[in-house]
Order: sequence, then C-alpha cells, then structure tokens
Amino acid sequence: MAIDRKAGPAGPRERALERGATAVAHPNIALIKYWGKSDERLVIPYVDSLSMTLDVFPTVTTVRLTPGEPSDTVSLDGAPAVGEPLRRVIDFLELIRELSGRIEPAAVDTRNAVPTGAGLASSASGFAALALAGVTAYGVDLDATALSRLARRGSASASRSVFGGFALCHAGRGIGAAADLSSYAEPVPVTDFDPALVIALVDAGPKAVSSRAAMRRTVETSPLYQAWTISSKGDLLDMRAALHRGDLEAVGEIAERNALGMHATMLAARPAVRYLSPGTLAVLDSVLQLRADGIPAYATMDAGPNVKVLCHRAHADRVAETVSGAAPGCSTVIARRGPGARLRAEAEE
Ligand code: 2P0
Repeated sequence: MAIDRKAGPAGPRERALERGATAVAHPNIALIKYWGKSDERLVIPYVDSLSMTLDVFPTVTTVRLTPGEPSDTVSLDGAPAVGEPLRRVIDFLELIRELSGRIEPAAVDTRNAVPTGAGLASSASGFAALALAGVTAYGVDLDATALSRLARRGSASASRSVFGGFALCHAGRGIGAAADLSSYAEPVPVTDFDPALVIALVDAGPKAVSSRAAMRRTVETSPLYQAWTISSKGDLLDMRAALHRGDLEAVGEIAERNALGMHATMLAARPAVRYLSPGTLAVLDSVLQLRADGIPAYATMDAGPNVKVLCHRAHADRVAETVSGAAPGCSTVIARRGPGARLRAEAEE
C-alpha cells in the first residue's frame, strides 16, 4: 500500500519512516527439504517443504530510509557488504520500493548470531528479518502470507522463518505471476510436539558451493532429482501425520530419509556436489549408535557439513555429548522450536 506523501507536519507514520524499523527473525531447519527452483528469478521451489523455526541464532536487521543518499548501503555483521550479498539485498529493497511507491534508498544493518554461509540457514533468518524491517520502514502493510511470499523472493527458506514453530512452504503452481502468488509459507499447527534439535557444528566455515549454484546444478544434471521430488511428496504427507501424532520416532525417520535423499541427488549431479565431510559422517555414525543404544535420535543436513539431530528434550544433553565427541572440533548447540519474525520495540534497541 502506498503511503501518503503530502507535505505537512510529520505524523507518527512519517516519524516511523525517519527512524526506520528493526526486526528479529530466527533460522529454520527443514524436516522436508526444499531443493531446486522452477523459476530462479521469482525463486519458486519445485517441492513443498516443512520446517521447524529455531530459538537460537537470531538475525537482527534495521532498515532506515536515507533520502538524499545516492544509493542503498548495507552493513553485514558490522562490515560493508559487497558483491553478491550486496546485490541480493539491493534487489530485495527494489521489490519493497515497488510495493511502497517510494524511491528513497535505504541503509540496512544486519547482524547474524550464526556464521553466515555455513549451511546454518542465515539466509532464512536474514531475508525474513529484512522483509519485515523493510516493509515497515517503507510503510507497506502486508499480512503474514504476503510477507512470507515477499521473503521467499530473497530466499525460499526465508518464507518459512516468517512463522514460528512448524511451517509449510508451498511450491508454486503454474508459471510466472500464478506461481509467485501461490508460493508462500503458512504455519502448521502442532500442539503436543516440542522436541530438541541438537546442532552439531562440524565446520562453521563458509561453504565451497553456494546452495543456489548447487541446486541449479542438481536440477540440471542429476538423474536422481525427479525421483526425489516424487518421493518427497510422500514424505510430506507422512510427516504431517507424524507431527499431528507428536510421534518423534516417525518425524525423525522421515526427516532423515528426506535429507539423505536430497544429498543423494547432489552426489549424483555432474560434477557431484558433496557437502557431507568426514566429520559429518562421523556424527551420522554416532547418531546410529545412539539409536542402537535405545536413544531416539535422527539426523538432518542442509547445504553444509553440519548435522542437526532431532531428539526428545530429555535426551538432548546426552545426544549433544555423544555427537560432539564423534568428530574432532565438533561443538553443539541445543535448540528448540522458536518464534516467528517480529518487530523489535524501540525500548529493546
Ligand atoms: C531448506 N536449504 O529447505 C533447504 C535444504 C538447504 C538444504 O533452503 O536459493 O538459501 O536463496 O532460495 O533458501 C538453502 O537454500 O536458497 C535451503 P535460495 P536457500 O532449508
């Protein structure tokens, strides 16, 4: 919605525009993965995905309009952003400016409590926070669905971080504008399920291949890709039922097979994309050992070597201890389900 730009004394909304807006969002981990786009420009996923938003590693982003400045400025973890990250933020601000009818550039300050680019979903929390801070700073009113759809244009996984708890991102139906309109996330109501997710940081360095490039290569060259998209549909149905029952063993088994299947598609790409390191495999072995010892624990991996282990909260410390001993230098963080993106009150700043 365009805001009123008539001259006159500044109202509360104009004052808010001058101050800017700060939003907080958390990463999410997909239990049913998104991998591959049917439209790269519009960021339309080929498959539905379902995730749990975490209560750790928030991103805090402030967007402030800077009338009179020649261009947008972006600070990422205290340093000026350059190259691809800068371009992605500017392109995203351009979408918000189109919605707002305003043309002023903006200053963006974003801080991640998680290593950027290490397969720990910093783009999910990053674009969810940027979407909310950005629309607020530019005076655009969006409902949660529209905000999720907008966040998707930054990064498909960001559409899910708009919501807390569990969220389902719909793959787009049709092409072009129809696909854009039909691809967004929505909350999945899950009442009696509050597991722990033990994040095993095998290697927090930046990844060798961006997930964007890796998924393109997988879609274009992997003979296993289509088969995985088909099996993923069944996984999603099974996952929804398992979440509804609060059945940790079933949720874990489905999440693990879905993630391993996704990595199989990448390993079959030409050339192969391999995010799983020796440390990853050592952690996976320790998860199997935990299960053999009677502790329900299940692994999922994203576009990086780190492993996220789903387990009962009562077992989280034992699981963390076991997996951190499995690989040299491996550290762990215990997460639970966390909140959706929210604006931060001035008093908190
Ligand atoms: C996911 N991942 O569902 C999957 C599983 C990684 C593996 O979404 O290209 O940063 O910006 O839409 O969202 C990571 O990719 O990719 C991701 P883009 P994104 O969480």
